[in-house]
Amino acid sequence: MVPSRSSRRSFLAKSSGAAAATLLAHSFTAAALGQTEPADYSLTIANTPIELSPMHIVSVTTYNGQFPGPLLRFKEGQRVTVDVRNDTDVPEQLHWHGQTLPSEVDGAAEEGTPYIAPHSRQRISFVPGPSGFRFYHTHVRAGSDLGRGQYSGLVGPVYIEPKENPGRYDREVFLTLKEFEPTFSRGGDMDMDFLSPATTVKTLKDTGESAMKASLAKGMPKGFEVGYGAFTINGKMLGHGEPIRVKRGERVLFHVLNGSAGEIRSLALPGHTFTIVAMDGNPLPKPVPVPYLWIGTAERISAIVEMNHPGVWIMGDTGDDDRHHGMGIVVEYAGATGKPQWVAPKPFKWNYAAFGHAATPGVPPDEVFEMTFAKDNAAIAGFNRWTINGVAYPNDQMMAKPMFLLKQGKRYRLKMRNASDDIHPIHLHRHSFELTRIAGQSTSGVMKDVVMVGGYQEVEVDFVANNPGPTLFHCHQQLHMDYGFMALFDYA
Ligand SMILES: [Cu+2]
Repeated sequence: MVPSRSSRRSFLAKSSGAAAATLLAHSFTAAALGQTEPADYSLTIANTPIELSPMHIVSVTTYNGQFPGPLLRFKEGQRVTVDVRNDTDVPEQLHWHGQTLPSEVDGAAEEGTPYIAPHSRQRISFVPGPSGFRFYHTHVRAGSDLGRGQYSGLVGPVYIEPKENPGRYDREVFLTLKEFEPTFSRGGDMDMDFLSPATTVKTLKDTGESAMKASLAKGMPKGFEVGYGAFTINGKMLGHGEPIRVKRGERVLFHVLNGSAGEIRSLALPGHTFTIVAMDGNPLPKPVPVPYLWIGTAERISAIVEMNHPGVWIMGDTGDDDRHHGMGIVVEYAGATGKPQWVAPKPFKWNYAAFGHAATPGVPPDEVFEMTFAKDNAAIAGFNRWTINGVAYPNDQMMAKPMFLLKQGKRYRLKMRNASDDIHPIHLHRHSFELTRIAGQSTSGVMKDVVMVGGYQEVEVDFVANNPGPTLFHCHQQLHMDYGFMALFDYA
């Protein structure tokens, strides 16, 4: 299914009688709602079956009955209207991740965006930007309901065409990575040690470890974590979708979105190199080749792969278990035959600083906000409670009291200190930030809207307060944000 995008005038000019009748019916509905023009795009939220493979047909909430939701292509600076229809029994929010939209349409109740009521339609209008690879997704709290929020199928890619397009590539392929069939467990989360530098901060480690010891000594089990039964790329388990068909010598620009509710993914294509040109949709200072990708929850990577190693390959997660349960897609060269091959790559550490300049930005911040992230083990009915500077976002309140106040035009540095052993993909709404320090290593020039903060590590980012309105800051793991890991910024 494709999003409806029609210029009414040109459509009328060439429409046949039957199409004109359909259009009349459409106009009538729109007129009844007080809107005479059809919207540029329409998205319908409903519960539908999705075939991940013939043995895994899941019932999830989707956009337009498909997963991922339709690719929406906007033009930077050109206003669009979008109709969002909610055909479910619960209120919804549609968040435009990575864009700089007003709080009223950004899609978070915490910022004051109105809900899309059950069985209703809402028309929104905005000027898309900045250009690049963005996405849209639901932004409601799921809590203990594994059918809601990011656990559902409510994720879709957005590409905002820049005014100029300097990329040298032959074609684009969009990939959305996503798990299905979520369950809770008490196993504790798997340790992931792919981040570099690996330097941890002793005081953070001591704090985190002593809190965990005290809680376990009181007889409290570890808090719930989420695991998954099915893993997909573009909604299909490995071997069940169409392969990506390529030709030798082609340069393919991959736009990879981690649409997970909380997992960090890797993606490798045996015998090939990814040349990363953009992160979270924003061009890097210079392209950087890497053997494979690490991509945190809600992060996006745009990378060019030169197809110079003919064969039939599995492009997939380097984690064997996740790949065996579906996290992969076949890449097939024209004329090549045989079973898709996987070759495990050598371990590769992910250092954000490698994508920027080796110094902090020349512009110092006007103010520094210090933040410490901490976990109260199994503190809320078996779920971990998360705090920022000792405060959990109130679970009975949408717009909480702002934790940080901004003055328009000022440059702020967020000094994030992680006193837990988990990696947190941290997201700031409505603004882009510049990476300035990663676990003690200085950098500049990399603009993002999500950054992974390693266990017991410190990360610093700078941003300019250039978009007045309530602004949400949170860990992008659904399980963490729902249990406190959010804070509100507002402009003074
Ligand atoms: Cu988190």
